Amino acid sequence: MQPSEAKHKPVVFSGIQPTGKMHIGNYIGALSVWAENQSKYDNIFCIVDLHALTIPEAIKPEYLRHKVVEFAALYIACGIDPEQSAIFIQSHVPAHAELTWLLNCVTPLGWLERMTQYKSKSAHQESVGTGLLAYPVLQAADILLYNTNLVPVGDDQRQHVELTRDIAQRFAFLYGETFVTPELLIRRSGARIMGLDDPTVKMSKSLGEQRPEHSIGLVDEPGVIRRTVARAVTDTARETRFEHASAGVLNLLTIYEALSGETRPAIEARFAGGGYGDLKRQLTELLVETLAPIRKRYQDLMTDPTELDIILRTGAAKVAPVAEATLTRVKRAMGCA
Ligand code: ATP
Ligand code: LTN
Repeated sequence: MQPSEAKHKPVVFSGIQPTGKMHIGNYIGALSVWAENQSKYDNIFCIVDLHALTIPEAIKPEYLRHKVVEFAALYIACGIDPEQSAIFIQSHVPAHAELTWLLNCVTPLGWLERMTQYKSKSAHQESVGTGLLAYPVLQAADILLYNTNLVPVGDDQRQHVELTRDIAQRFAFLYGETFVTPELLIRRSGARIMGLDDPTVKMSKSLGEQRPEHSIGLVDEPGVIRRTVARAVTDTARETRFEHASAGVLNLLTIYEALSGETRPAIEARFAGGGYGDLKRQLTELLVETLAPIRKRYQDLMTDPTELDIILRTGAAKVAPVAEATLTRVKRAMGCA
C-alpha cells in the first residue's frame, strides 16, 4: 500500500434516532457492525436528535435531552471507541439542517411519498408534519455532508440510502458533480431481526417501549431476558433447521447465529432433536453473556455525564469542518454565497 492510500480510509457514517428502547436488533443490524469494522474506516456515528423531532407529539423536550445522553452511553458500551470514531449529536452541527433545505429544493415530492417508512409512520396519524415527509432528506444530508463511502444500517434503511444516492445524482444532473455517492453496508444474515412477540413485524424501539415481550433491550437484566425469550413465539413443530423453521423459530436461530458467529450447519447440529426448550435456554445464556459487559459499561458511563459531554463536544468539533466545507461547496454550486 502506498503511504497516501494509508491516510485515506473509506468514510463510514451512520446514526440512530434517540427514542424508544434500544434492542438486540439495533445491536445486530447496526451497532455491532459499526464496532467490528472501526479500525478499517474513518468512522462518524451520529445521534440523530433532529430526526426524533419528526413525531413531535410523542417526544417531550426532557425525554429527548435524556435519551441523547443514554444513546451516547449505549454507543460506547457497545464498543464504539471515541478514540477511533467521532460520536456526536446531529443538532450540534448546524450544517445538517442547512443542507437539508438545499436538498429539499432538488428532491421531487413523489420520491418522498413513496418511502415505506413514511407511509407506515404517517398511516395512523391525525395530521402529518412536513418533517416526517422530509425525514429521508435530512438523512441524505447527514450522509452526504461527510463524503461518506459506506453506510452500515439494518435492512429497513435500505430504501433511505438508495434515495440518498438518487438525490446525489439528481444534484449532479442539475449543478454538476458535488457529492460522493455512498454505498450500503448490510450484513448478510441478521439485518432484520423480528419481534419476539410477533415475528411478522420488525423488532422496533418504539414497540419495545410499549410492549415488554416485544424485544430484548440492550440493558435488560438477566431475569428479564430469560422471561422474554421463554415467552417468544414459536410453534408446535420441533423444526430447528434454518430453511424449514417457522418465522418465530427462524428469528431465534438468526439471533443465535449473529451473536455466536457459528455456522448454520454447526447451529443446526447443536439444536437437532433438542426441541425449542433447548434452543431458548442456550439463546438466553448467549444473550446474557453478550449483554452483561454492555450493561456494566453503560451503567459506569451514566454515572459520569461530564465525560460523555466531552466526548460528544469533541466529536462535533472534529466533524464540523468537514460538514462546513461540503456546505460551502453546495452553496457555491447552487449560486448562494
Ligand atoms: P423505531 O421504532 O424508533 O423506528 P427502530 O428499532 O426501527 O426504531 P431505528 O432507529 O430505525 O430503530 O434504527 C437504528 C438502526 O438499527 C438502523 O441502522 C436500523 O436499520 C437498525 N435496525 C433497526 N431495527 C432493526 C432490526 N429489527 N433488525 C436489524 N437492524 C435493525
Ligand atoms: N433513519 C435512520 C437513522 C439515520 C441514519 C442517518 C442512518 C438518520 N440519519 C444517516 C444512517 C445514516 C434510522 O435508523 N431510522
